[in-house]
Amino acid sequence: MRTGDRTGQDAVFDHAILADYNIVGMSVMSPQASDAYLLNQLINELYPQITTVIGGSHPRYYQDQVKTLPESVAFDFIVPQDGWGPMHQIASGQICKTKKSIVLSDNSLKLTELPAPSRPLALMERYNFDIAGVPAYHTITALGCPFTCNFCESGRENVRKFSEAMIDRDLSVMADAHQNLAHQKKAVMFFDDVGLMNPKQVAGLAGLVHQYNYTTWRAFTHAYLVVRFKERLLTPFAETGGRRIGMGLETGSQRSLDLINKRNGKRQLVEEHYQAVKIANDLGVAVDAFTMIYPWEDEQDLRDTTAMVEQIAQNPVNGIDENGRPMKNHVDSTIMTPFQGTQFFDMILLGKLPGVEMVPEIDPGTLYYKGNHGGSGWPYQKTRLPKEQYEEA
Ligand code: B12
Ligand code: SF4
Repeated sequence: MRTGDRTGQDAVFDHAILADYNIVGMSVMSPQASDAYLLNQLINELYPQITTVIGGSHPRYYQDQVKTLPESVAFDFIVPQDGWGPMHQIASGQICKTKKSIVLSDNSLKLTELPAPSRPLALMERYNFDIAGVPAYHTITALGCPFTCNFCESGRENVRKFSEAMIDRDLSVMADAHQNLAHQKKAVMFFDDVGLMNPKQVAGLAGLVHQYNYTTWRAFTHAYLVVRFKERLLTPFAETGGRRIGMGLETGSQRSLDLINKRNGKRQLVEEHYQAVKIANDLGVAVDAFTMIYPWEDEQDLRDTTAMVEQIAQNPVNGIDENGRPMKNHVDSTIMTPFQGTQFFDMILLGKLPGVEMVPEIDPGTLYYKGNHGGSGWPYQKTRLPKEQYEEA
């Protein structure tokens, strides 16, 4: 079991907890797939009456692998896209399981028609996340992403927004949950890829966050938007308690940044990464930056990224957090893993990233890129520099 503080705990799994359920649905990302398969094998063996469903990003991008699982491991239903409609069909008996896995693919739903999620208190009580010590819940305003990073599956998915009424209601329900659980302070984290996009949208979100009295909030944004809109983007955020933003700063190497193609053919400059951090920090907003090392990189690329990481880490933040502590920027660094469904995965297969080859038919358990101490599952059989040199960097 992985926990928030990145320590691990092993505990005996009491499979009897499954016995009372008619349907077990699993939301699975690729590195979790091996565990999900094991769990499903156990259910198939001990509780064959249970209907099993796999959804999430793994069956979306590795559908063929999930469809060809041996019978002992196979799921009754595979849901590669939206889960709301298919789960309703399964739970209401509109569609019954057969001996073979059934793929239920639903692309028809308009997210603007969905109500806010139910957030039962018993579930919210188990939520274990905070922003600067303030209890925080997560929400999203959209699925998909308008950007096109070649290492990311979302780079190929269009943005689909939820309705403003849904976001308003969700913020209100979460505020009530905080209050009912006697939280003195309350926080919210927008965990979507369209966090702080333009002044108008940020002002709207900031208004709602303020209306429901959140102490602090956190969201993602993009370096070139911070540079373009400056205080018009970040002041409404900071004035309503925003203290930290997440930004994909990817790399300090311009050569690698060009290859990533972050902005759909338009160039993004490393210089903008430096500027964005400075602008945010001067406005009293700390940056949580995400960076990666890429398998084609040479010593100069590594030096460029190290220089950027050092600069971000050292840049002073002009403000204090909710607990009165001086704030610092954070940098999250790891080695890129190309998942199926990304542009880089396809480019590697076609030999378009010279000097890079992947292990064929890879075990999904090795497909992770943010292990302890920035470790990764290492899916490569050939890279420009040896693995040890990338890990050391
Ligand atoms: C939030 C998030 C996280 C959070 C999760 C917090 C939490 N407690 O849930 C954190 C930060 C922990 C996280 C970690 C990781 N993540 Co993440 N994460 C996301 C993110 C940004 C949003 C996911 C989300 O909740 N979306 C909202 C829901 C409503 O949408 P959805 O997930 O797409 O689900 C829809 C369908 O898939 C389906 N569905 C989903 N589950 C189920 C289940 C059933 C039964 C059914 C029927 C349907 C169904 O219905 C939903 C509605 O349409 C996505 C990127 C993205 N924008 O989607 C990456 C993403 C899912 N993560 C990814 C990865 C790789 C990871 C990590 C492995 C990174 C790492 N460390 O190496 C870790 C894995 C952690 C682990 N324990 O194993 C990849 C997955 C790629 C893949 N092939 O699986 C994604 C796609 C990002 C990316 N492009 O790289 N992640
Ligand atoms: S890495 Fe972030 S910005 Fe880039 S495509 Fe993926 S979700 Fe969008």
